[in-house]
Amino acid sequence: MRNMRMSLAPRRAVAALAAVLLAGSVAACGNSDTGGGGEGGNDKIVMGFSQVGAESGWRTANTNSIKEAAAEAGIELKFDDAQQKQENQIKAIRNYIQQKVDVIAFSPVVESGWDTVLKEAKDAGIPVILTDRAVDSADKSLYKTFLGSDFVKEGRLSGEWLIEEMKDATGDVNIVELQGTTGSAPANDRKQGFAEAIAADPKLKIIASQSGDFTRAGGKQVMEQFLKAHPKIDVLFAHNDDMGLGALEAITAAGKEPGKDIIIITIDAVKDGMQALADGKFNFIAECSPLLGPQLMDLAKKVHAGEEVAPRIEVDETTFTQEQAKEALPNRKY
Ligand code: GYE
Repeated sequence: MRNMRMSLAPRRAVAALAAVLLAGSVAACGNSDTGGGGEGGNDKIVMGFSQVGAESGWRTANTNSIKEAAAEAGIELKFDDAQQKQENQIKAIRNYIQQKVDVIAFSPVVESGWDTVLKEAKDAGIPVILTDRAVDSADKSLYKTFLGSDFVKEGRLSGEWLIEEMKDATGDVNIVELQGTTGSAPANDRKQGFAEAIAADPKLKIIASQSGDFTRAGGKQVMEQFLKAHPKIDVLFAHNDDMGLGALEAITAAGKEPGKDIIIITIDAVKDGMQALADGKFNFIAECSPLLGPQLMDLAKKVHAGEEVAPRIEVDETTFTQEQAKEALPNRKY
């Protein structure tokens, strides 16, 4: 890593020389440019992207969006699936640094522990864009921008809907919470937003809260435990659709009717979640859009060109009731 700094200047010189040679060879070939950046064109921006994993429907839609948008934007994408492990992401980022990609983008599985590798990218002169999930680094110069959602707001909107839904209820309303991956930005923020909102009504009580790691299997397993330990559960707040979908199986197996005996609130609004909402098994979903690809590619072009970009770019999102889900489902893209 120490060598990297020293090698920077010579590398620039080599790059400049290569550019001159390339310009010469393109001129010599005459009409070699068949348009759109062309196969193997050295002018193509190369992006190294480290994805969290394939834990949910949201993630699959996000990966597809990124791959499609890269192809459309003429950006060469190097893609790595970290299988929900931070060490794999750090390894992938170090590989991208070694390969001297033009831009590194990644969705950090957890918030903390990134400073060292981000500093390595910075020292190598490679701009980093955070997508979807944030990091808690105090040094904001370690990355160019963050593109994603306001997770606190998603949690708050979920809590505010519940307050309204329960306004005439008498007695305690017992809530169980299925958290996302421990230490991840969406788990931390959604928990916080929801807790802040429901604090306005003291009869709303979170009686159990545990991670289901954003997966269906995790949601099912933890919900089974909740149902065994707590005879009276009125509400489930799941940090994503997939955990809610897994929990449905546990709830039905316990002889309860999801959406009626237990009110279910989730986040994401992927197709399967929207279907459960339209079918009356879920009661409310706060949307979180995975379609970040096109904006990410625009940002990559800008930071590569040395343009200033906003430090935080948020996606517009909405919420869905059962009726709204029925209307929206036919046109849902993911
Ligand atoms: O809500 C969940 C996924 O980081 C916003 O990760 C993303 C979350 C999404 O596994 O389904």
